[in-house]
Amino acid sequence: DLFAHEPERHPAFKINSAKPFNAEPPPLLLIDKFLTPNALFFIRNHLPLPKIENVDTFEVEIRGVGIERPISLKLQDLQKRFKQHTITSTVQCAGNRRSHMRQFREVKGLNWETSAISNAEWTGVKLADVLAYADAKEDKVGHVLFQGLDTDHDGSPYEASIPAETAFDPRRDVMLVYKMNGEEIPIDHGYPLRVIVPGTVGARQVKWVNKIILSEIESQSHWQQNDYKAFNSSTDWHNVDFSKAEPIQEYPLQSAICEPKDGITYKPGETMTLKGYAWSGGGRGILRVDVSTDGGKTWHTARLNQIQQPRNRTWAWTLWEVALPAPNEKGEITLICKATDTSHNAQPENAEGIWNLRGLIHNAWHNVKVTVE
Ligand code: MTE
Ligand code: MO
Repeated sequence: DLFAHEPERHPAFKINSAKPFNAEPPPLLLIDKFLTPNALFFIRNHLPLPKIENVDTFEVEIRGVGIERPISLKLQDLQKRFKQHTITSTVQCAGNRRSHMRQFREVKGLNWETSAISNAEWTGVKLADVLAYADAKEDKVGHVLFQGLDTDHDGSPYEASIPAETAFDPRRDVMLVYKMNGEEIPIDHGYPLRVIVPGTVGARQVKWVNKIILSEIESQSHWQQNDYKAFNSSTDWHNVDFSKAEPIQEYPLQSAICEPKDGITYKPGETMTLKGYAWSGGGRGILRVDVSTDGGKTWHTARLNQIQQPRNRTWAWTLWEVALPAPNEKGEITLICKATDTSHNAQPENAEGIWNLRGLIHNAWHNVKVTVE
């Protein structure tokens, strides 16, 4: 059994797949703290966990085009030779909120609700510093590939890539991290070393990374080529051509209501407290979160809880909260949230124009139905 050595996980998780393990925390616990506790951070594993025998001998190898002499660095080397940085960065799976896209029309993939997203403080070194140390020549490189220690039945490892421009730019804050919220990274999140690519979909933020390969072309892995791509809404399995689409890198604008849950009952006029998160990829911050209690006819602006991060380097999510009276008329009402980011991007009203066969990057207005009685 390849899954015989899996750790214990938080009992509150909603498990979307047991082997490999994929789980999300309950919405209320997700937004309880600005930094998601390690034990509650959503888990997205494509493969069985790798066995980490001995961290003292663990090394990450850096090689490829633009590097004359490949280098291998132990954890202690990373910690000794490079400046240490700590950043707060949100990780969101491209499949987050797939369950809502599925309600619109069937899609393939794990049934994530609103919690395939979490926020942590990551400590490690900048990839740009490591590439400079390896004397890598950026002009020769198209893409930087990351390989994990987890492998498929045929022995091929999890792999993904990002454009060289992102990897080499110190302002993009791509990091090789060895700490999560000040603690050792849990095995589920990439112990002993993981890549953080702020503002980018989770799939590129390779866990258990032990090879960094500079290449003219993108990773040829399944996850880079035949998954994590979006198509127009008239493309289905009979006419899809994965080679014709770009892999998803930066995340679009997202927001969701985490409280209340669907089906809650309020008395007429009772205060309803709505809470949730908002986040945009590419370092765009959140300007505003608007909430409606009448299905989108009128809007109220929520109070934002965010941290100060540099312009265009806003990697952490925003939590939001607003208290509004329940209407006096009895019946079912629809609560909606939508966010605006610093580029004034807006979320689409529904899934109609963004539906895609894998149910990826679903970011339509999130709604919750509650009853007044
Ligand atoms: N890295 C490896 N090695 N193996 C994986 O299965 N899953 C990716 C990414 N990195 C994955 C990986 C995906 S799709 C996501 S969304 C994030 O890890 C999830 O990170 P988390 O499990 O720490 O939340
Ligand atoms: Mo993902």
